[in-house]
Amino acid sequence: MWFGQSLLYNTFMRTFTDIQRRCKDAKQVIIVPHLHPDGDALGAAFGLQAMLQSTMTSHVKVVGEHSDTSRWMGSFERVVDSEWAQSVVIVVDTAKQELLIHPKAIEGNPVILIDHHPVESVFYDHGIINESATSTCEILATLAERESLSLDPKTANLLLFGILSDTTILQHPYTSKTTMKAIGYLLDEGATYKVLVNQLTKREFKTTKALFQASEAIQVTENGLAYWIIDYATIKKNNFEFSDLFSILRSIEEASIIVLLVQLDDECVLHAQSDQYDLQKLLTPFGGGGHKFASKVRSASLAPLLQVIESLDQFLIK
Ligand SMILES: [Mn+2]
Repeated sequence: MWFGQSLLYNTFMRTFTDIQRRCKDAKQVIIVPHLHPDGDALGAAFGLQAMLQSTMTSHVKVVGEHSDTSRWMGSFERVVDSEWAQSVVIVVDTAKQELLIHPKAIEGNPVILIDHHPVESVFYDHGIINESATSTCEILATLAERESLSLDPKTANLLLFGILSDTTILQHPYTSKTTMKAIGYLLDEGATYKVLVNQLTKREFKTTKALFQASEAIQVTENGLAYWIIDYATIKKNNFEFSDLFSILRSIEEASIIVLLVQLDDECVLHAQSDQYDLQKLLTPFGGGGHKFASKVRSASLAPLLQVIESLDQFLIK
């Protein structure tokens, strides 16, 4: 990226052909997800790798790290420091520079961002950003569908997996007709909906039991705020997925705002979701950000986030 000129040179791309055109003459393309990549980040990274590789000859690498359950999605490759500046870098699923899985990603020539999060720091030269999409995989599937790209079943599954995991199987408030259309296209291209749903929902019985035990900690106020304060150590120890925790919170009929507050070693993160209230607006005074209906606040300690919970509850009284 050309520092100091970034805003001037920043342009929005619109189509998959635009991306292809940018990659066509590149020596190499490197796809970069965010730190601790989730199903959407990896689905988008490996899905895009396959989409590009089927249409061009330059090598497309994905960098990152696997979790216990993500190995089926693809293989990562090493990138030495000198490669970054000589490659087209495509960042997927994060608009935050500090969350890039590799700091040198911003040296890409150019850097392209494909994302569904609100724009933060402009570390990229070109962006395909759609804040009303449920997921980066939905954006990619929609781009592919518009150009009637033919995908192999594995690629269709990677993209569908990203959509299903970011929406907790279509429960997310941003799930729309566009999401459904993208899914229809992916099914036409050979994606296997039921297999992926099973993969995302089936748990070892001991995990299910632990999940229900842990959910005893959920509090629901009389104003309709459901909140769950949980240690990251508990999540790790029991192999809980974030989507499992959100599923339980979303199933509470009395709740019009749900909050998951995760305590890590060095920080606490409060995730709030609602189908009706503008959480981005409600959380901005606390340094929060994200989407209108799905927003988060980070803090070094618990106390300020307990205040956020208190204030959300107060808001619901009105
Ligand atoms: Mn995502």
